[in-house]
Amino acid sequence: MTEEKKEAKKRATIDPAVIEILEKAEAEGISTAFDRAETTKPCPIGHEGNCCKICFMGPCRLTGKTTVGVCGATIETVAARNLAREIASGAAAHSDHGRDMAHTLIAAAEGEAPDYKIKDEKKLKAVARYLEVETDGRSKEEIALEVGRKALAEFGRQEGEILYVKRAPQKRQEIWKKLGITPRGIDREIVETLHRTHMGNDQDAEHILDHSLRTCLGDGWGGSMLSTDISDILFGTPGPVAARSGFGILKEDEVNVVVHGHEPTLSEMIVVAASDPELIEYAKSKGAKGINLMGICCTANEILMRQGVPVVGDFLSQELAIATGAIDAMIVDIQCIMQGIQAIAEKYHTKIITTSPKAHITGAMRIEFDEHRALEIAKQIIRVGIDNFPNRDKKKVLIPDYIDHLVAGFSHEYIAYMQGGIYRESFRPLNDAIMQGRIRGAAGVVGCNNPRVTHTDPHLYVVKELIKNDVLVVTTGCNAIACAKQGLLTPEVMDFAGPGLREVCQTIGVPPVLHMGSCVDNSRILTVLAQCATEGGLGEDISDLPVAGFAPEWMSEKALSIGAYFVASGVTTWMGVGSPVAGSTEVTRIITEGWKEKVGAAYYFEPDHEKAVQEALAHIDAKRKALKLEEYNPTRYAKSDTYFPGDYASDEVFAAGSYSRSK
Ligand code: NFS
Repeated sequence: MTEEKKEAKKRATIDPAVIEILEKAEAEGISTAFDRAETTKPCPIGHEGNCCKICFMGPCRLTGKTTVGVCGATIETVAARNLAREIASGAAAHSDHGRDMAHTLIAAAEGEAPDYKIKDEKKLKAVARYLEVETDGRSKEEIALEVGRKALAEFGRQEGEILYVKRAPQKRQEIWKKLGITPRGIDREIVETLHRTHMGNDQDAEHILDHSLRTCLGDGWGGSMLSTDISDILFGTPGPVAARSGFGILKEDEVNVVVHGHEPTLSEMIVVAASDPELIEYAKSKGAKGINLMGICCTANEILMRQGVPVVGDFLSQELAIATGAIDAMIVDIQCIMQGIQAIAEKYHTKIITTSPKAHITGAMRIEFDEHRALEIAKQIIRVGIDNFPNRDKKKVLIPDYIDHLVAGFSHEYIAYMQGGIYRESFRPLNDAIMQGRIRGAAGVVGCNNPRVTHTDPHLYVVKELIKNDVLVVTTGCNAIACAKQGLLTPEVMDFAGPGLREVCQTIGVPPVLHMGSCVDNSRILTVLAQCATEGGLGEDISDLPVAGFAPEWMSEKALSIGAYFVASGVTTWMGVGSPVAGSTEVTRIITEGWKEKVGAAYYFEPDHEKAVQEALAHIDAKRKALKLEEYNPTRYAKSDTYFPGDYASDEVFAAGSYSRSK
């Protein structure tokens, strides 16, 4: 490889394991998303939101002297319509996932999906209260059946308000009501976005985007929240769990099976099947020492949070995992699955198995999942991986020697519990620490990878800079995986935290970066924010809190919906990479200054992540000032040379960027 190409690989990522595989892929003539991002530059017109392809008089590319489309649509209308459709698509993806969870809960409650149980009865009863389901004198199956049906009805609800909006602070609910953006039904708002943005309908940018606020709220406080809740009922509410991540978890002498996608329904069954003694024996009969199960993307986060199953990588690692030559089967369900994995799998022995009726891939193997025969199908899938093990070509295998250790599993229930125990669980200690200035504020750092920026670099920069400045970080999705792979989800990372944050985290016994789950679990962050806002001392609404949202490497429409519902809930949010509405100064104004006036928070797209962090810190300080809190002083609680008990991780280890790596 030429020096120039080596340099290009270094610009592509800061993860040395990823560089190793990119070099292998290059040597073997395999193209990955990293390469395709180099050769396929984004269309500059569409990139900024100025391409309209809503009807067949176009596509109209509004650039240069062309300032309106054939129908007369202006740049503002076009950019607003594009953003509205993207948010609606993201909301649809999360919500359809939530709907499937409701179907599974109903099937489990009716005894038609015998492999699923009501695992968390306490959570079932809590959800029943929100959904106005009677619990007294009823069996858990009876309660679960009605919870499932009521949850399903929320998607198709046509009038009134979705029931979960009651979980937001009173003041927030009033803002939504006054603006007329309280969601009436989860699906209804998504459908209405598509209708409004059809040719010849809503042609006022601000009015279109008002409806986007309504649509995304149906995701955050509806589809995603229901999805998280029902997953907890069926598979258990997460609590802290130690696990591993990185390419080094692949094993040369075991059957390597990867689950990739989003839904926990199948992956939870795959976890059971992979530890089935009969199948382990079967694997041994084929010359393997065992079955090694791991995950990619949010399905990884689901089974990591509840079962401690290791994570091989994030969104941009899916093709690279196959390029190790060591994956015998990759099972995919829905969302964030690149079509490119099939072409790469064909160069090796890897079997890609699609399982969802909603997501086929041409050329891949299909084993359709059916929740009524869940375990049987999961076992069938594992057998495919085992049967494929002897086909692995050892000469083509390269497993980068990197493993990181992590702690995940911070559900909002656990965060409340860890601050006071079973009988006194609360958010009081966290609120007090923020009020005193020990903790400056909090931030949710979430979202995807995007090969348009240096992989993992913005994620890590933002998280490390925030905790250094005494900002507590909660993380989900591919940001959580980036943090995991670089050792940021371990207690050792305390050396990175500012002294006030460090002291609070060490006395509670948690790391300063809390892994809260998959992307639908961003709804857990909403619950935490609502609880902080109503606990007392930090105002009365989420928009009063000294908090911020980030998605430093976003790429998906789901990320746009999440960012928008953070904002609609009162959290000013910084998205990295670039702006999908950069072509319209008016739309940019609407979602920043305009939304700040309406919902008390702005939606920023800031490709310079260093600037974004500085802006967010200034925003947090301004919120502290508005609350008349103690001015943040980084040296008030400890000096930089203060000795902390248990101060063992050396600066050199961290500076080397190899925080907890070991084989
Ligand atoms: Ni979220 Fe999960 Fe990752 Fe982005 Fe995709 S996996 S749902 S969309 S890429 S964080």
